Amino acid sequence: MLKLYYNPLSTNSRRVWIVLLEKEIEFELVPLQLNGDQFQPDFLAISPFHHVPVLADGDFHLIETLAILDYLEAKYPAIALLPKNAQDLAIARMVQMVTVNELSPAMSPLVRQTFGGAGDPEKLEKAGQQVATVLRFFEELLGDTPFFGSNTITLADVVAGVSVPWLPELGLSLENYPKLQAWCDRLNSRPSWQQTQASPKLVEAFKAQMKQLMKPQQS
Ligand SMILES: N[C@@H](CCC(=O)N[C@@H](CS)C(=O)NCC(=O)O)C(=O)O
Repeated sequence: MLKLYYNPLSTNSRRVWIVLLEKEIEFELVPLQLNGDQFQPDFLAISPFHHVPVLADGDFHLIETLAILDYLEAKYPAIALLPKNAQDLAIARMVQMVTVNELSPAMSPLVRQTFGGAGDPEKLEKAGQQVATVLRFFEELLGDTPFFGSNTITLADVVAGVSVPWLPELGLSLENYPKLQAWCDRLNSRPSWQQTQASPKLVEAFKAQMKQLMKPQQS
């Protein structure tokens, strides 16, 4: 059976977890605390950069979220999560890359600011502008389809859909982006999103940990 090494607060782990659920694949979850256990030699042997997620398919160990998603799509095509035509396939890949390369780096300082209470105002302003550019782009791209370039859910929705719904938590409202807001609601109502949602208790523990980590930077 497939094994997913994950952490419940890891956005990247959640992407793989959701795809496994959406594709109705049998798998086993192997939790890591990320409080040092990711540096244990056994784990470093399968994940040299000490990151989750890792997917183990027998002796085959795979790192890097987008590579894992491609593997699952190729190996388990019965429930397809990528469009077939060239243009929609390109849209799906573009949304994944914009999320990883533009949105996620802009969200990092905002997460530190919101949960840790620290941040350089100039960097935060720049990050906010970058997020707004992504949101405008996504709003237009979504157009009148329920999912990106598709009437059914794709890997693009999974990758962007575990990040965008967090923005209001970071003080960035989606009210000027009604199509994206409706898309978030659509995703959040799916069993795969609900089942993989971090519990409020875990989120609180994460905030406390962030505050602790930010202390030396604030003084
Ligand atoms: N590029 C990697 C990044 C994975 C990553 O950053 N994982 C984080 C959790 S979301 C992690 O394992 N952090 C712990 C560490 O790096 O020690 C991917 O897409 O899978």
